[in-house]
Formats: sequence, C-alpha cells, structure tokens
Amino acid sequence: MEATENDADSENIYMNEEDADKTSNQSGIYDSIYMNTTTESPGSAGACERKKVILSDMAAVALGILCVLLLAVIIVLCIKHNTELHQIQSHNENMTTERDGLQSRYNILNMEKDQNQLQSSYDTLRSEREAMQKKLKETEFCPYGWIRFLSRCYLISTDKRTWEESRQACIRTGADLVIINSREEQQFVSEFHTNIWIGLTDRDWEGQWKWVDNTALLSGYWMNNEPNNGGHHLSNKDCVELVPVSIGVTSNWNDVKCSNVLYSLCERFGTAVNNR
Ligand SMILES: [Ca+2]
Ligand SMILES: [Ca+2]
Ligand SMILES: [Ca+2]
Repeated sequence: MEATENDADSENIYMNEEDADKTSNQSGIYDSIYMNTTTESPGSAGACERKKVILSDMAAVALGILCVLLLAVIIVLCIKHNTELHQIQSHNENMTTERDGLQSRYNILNMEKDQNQLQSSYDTLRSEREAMQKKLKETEFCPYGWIRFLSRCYLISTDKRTWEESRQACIRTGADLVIINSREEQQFVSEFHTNIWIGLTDRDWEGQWKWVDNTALLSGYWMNNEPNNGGHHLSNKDCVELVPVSIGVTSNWNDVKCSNVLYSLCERFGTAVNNR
C-alpha cells in the first residue's frame, strides 16, 4: 500500500514535473509572445521599420499605378495628337487642292478679262482709226482741175488718145485709168456725155477682163450683146469704152479696138496737201 501510494506520489510528482515542464514551456511561449508583443509594441523601432516598409511598398505600388496611368494618358494623348495631325494634314491637302483650283479659275478669269480688255481696246482702236480715216478723207484735196467724188479725184482728158496712150497720160499725173468700183461711181462716170476709155481690158487673155490694178472684173455694165470682141468681124477688141447712152447708166460698156482714139478718165486718191 505504501508502495502504491509512493508510486502514486511518484506519478503525481512526475506528472507535476511534466506539468511543470509544460507550464515552463508554456511560460516560455508566453514569454516569447510577451517578448514579441513587448518588442512590436507601437512606437517601437521594429514597428516603425515595418510601417516604413509597408508605406514604402504602398508608395511603390501607388507610384507604379501612377506611372501606368501616366503612360496611358500619354498614349491616349499621342493617339489623339496623331489623329488630329492626320485630320489637319488631310484638311491641309483639301485646302491646297481647293486653293489650286481657285488659282486656276482665277487665272482663267484673268485671261478672259485680259482677252475682253484686249478685244475692247481693239474695237476702240478700230473705231478711232475709221473715224480718223473718214476725217482724213474729208480733209483730202484733189489737184487743180480734178473733180472730187467720194474721196477720189477724177480728170477728163482734153485730147483723144489710144487706150494705152491715155493710160500712160494718167500714170504721169500719179493716177490711172478709172476703175469702176461701185454703182455710184458708174453713175458718176456716165455723166461726162462722151465716149471715154475706162481702165478695163482683156488684151492679156481673151475674155478675161481685168482692171488696170490687175484685179478681175466681177460684174460689169455691158451694153446688150457686149462684149463681142468685134462680133462677125473678130478683130481683137480688147479695150472698153463707156458710151453715154440714153437707155441707162447700167448698160453702157462696149469693147472696142485699143487703137481707137477717145477721151479718157483718170482716177486717183486725194492728197492731204492742197495743191490748188
Ligand atoms: Ca474707182
Ligand atoms: Ca477682146
Ligand atoms: Ca464690142
């Protein structure tokens, strides 16, 4: 019994020792915890260090986020800038094209304007020239003894000559045998009431009537059945006389021999100088 009690006591002691060990170990843990709790208490150096690390990490994260945001903003701005730049370039190209079109149109309008001005100037100059020519003709003079008609001067010969002699006499005065250019002139020439040579001949080529200035006859005032070159007695009648017939002044030309002798009518321009 005593042994059993001793064993029980031993066991209790042992158990107390184990408990004491456990208590001792727990006490060590608690001490450690206490130590830890006492070492990480606010205001301690470790806690400050850890707070600094945490704050540093947070700052790094915030800075990283800020950098990412900044980069995103930069990218967005770059894209927007490029888009706007492209739009500006496109707009600029459109403006350039439009400007070139307007410049071209402006040049065409200027050319048309210049052309219209030139045409207007030309018309004005032509009108002035015609007015001056008319005024000049009005102030032209015929030599003494000559007759003025429609700005031309005429002289009836005082002698009868052959056609060629008559022509040479006219040329010596600065004139030539009369060339009938109009009905008015035909009317005027017909008023001399005598047969006269006019400056028309076909002596170079039979049937081809030419004036003394070498122009071809377009229409004439021939008598009936004239010109006949001599009719049944073909005799090279190559020069033209104007016959003052009463049947009318529109049919009084006749071809006769150039060797006939007749009066003649010379015609010349007026002069700006009065030779009277
Ligand atoms: Ca004439
Ligand atoms: Ca003839
Ligand atoms: Ca005849």
